[in-house]
Amino acid sequence: MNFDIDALLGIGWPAREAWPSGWEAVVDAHPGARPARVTEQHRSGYVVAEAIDDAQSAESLPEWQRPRCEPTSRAAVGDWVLVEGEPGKLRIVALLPRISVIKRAAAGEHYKQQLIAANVDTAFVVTGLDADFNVRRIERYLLLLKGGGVQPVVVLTKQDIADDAPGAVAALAMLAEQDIPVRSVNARDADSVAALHPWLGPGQTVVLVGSSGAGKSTLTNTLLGRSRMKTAAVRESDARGRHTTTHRALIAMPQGACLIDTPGMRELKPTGEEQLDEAAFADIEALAAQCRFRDCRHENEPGCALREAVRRGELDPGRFANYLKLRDELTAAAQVLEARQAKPAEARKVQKRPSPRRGADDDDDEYDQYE
Ligand SMILES: Nc1nc2c(ncn2[C@@H]2O[C@H](COP(=O)(O)OP(=O)(O)OP(=O)(O)O)[C@@H](O)[C@H]2O)c(=O)[nH]1
Ligand SMILES: [Mg+2]
Ligand SMILES: [Zn+2]
Repeated sequence: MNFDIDALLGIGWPAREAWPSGWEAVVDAHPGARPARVTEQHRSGYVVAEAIDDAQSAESLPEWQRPRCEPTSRAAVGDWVLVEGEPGKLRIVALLPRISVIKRAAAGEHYKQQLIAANVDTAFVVTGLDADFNVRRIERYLLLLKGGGVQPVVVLTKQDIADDAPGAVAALAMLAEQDIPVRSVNARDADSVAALHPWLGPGQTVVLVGSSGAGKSTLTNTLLGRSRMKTAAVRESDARGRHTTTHRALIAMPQGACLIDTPGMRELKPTGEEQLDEAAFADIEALAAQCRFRDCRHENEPGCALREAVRRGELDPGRFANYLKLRDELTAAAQVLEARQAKPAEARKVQKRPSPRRGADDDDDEYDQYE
């Protein structure tokens, strides 16, 4: 295939050895096509880039528009696709295999997976050092991210207005011990956010996740050096944001990386494919090996090392309770997933989505509308 590798490197084209096997076969099957990266996803189609600062709308593959198409088999922001056609008239003809993917179970009653971003190296879990700060929510994010093969970094914003930034960092000591970096910054200040430059080198792709109002777009703008994303003040009473960002966007950064800003997420449900032992609970998993029963559920069994550690004050009861809660959610989701995989796709009932309340360009898969 004939394509401009230098232009693609500017938007994060991976090294040859990083690609999953089979990608060359997809490329060879489309000799007239060229690679592009999905930078925005909308109801009506995609925006893709073939180089830095490029933005072209592209028609999606017809099969992705069918209601029965699994959301995970359609392209998401960060994906590499093959396109054909003249600029302005691009058509996506194939999706290249993913190197990594971040997903969650979508909000709502029915089980449905939702992609947050694809081909990401690092995820910044953005949390404000105001009423947004919540260790349990951070642990939940880490469970989802670790499952996707992505390096998490906890980014605490609003350091400049925080009452107790050192206390918050101390509350996350367990994470730092598990090699999950924690940084606190003033997202409005360029010198302060330079603490994040180590993850923003050329070839890297970083996604920002976190609740609405946490400062994801503020951070994007400061790192970029100009006001590209809209930002808005949070509600004074409880520091909650107003869902200012409504779709995901991939932006090439002056530091060399590509950054994906996302809309704030309210609900984060595991898909059932995550592994607790890979998540941010290595300390608890290690301790659980000392329970008297190998299959200890850490509920009422005698000789439970975890409950004993809580009793002795060596394990934070909130952290322990969150571990059990996430474990149970994970088990339940894994069962639903298994049952679905056992059934042929045609037999599955197509779930009707609530009708969108936002503009026609927005994909209601994109963000929470259940607030
Ligand atoms: N003082 C201070 N304000 C901040 C900081 N980070 C964000 N803010 C403010 O917090 C508010 C919300 O920031 P946004 O960047 O819009 O938040 P967001 O995470 O993008 O929110 P959504 O797009 O709704 O998901 C804005 O008023 C920002 O100026 C910070 O580090 N310090
Ligand atoms: Mg935003
Ligand atoms: Zn136990």
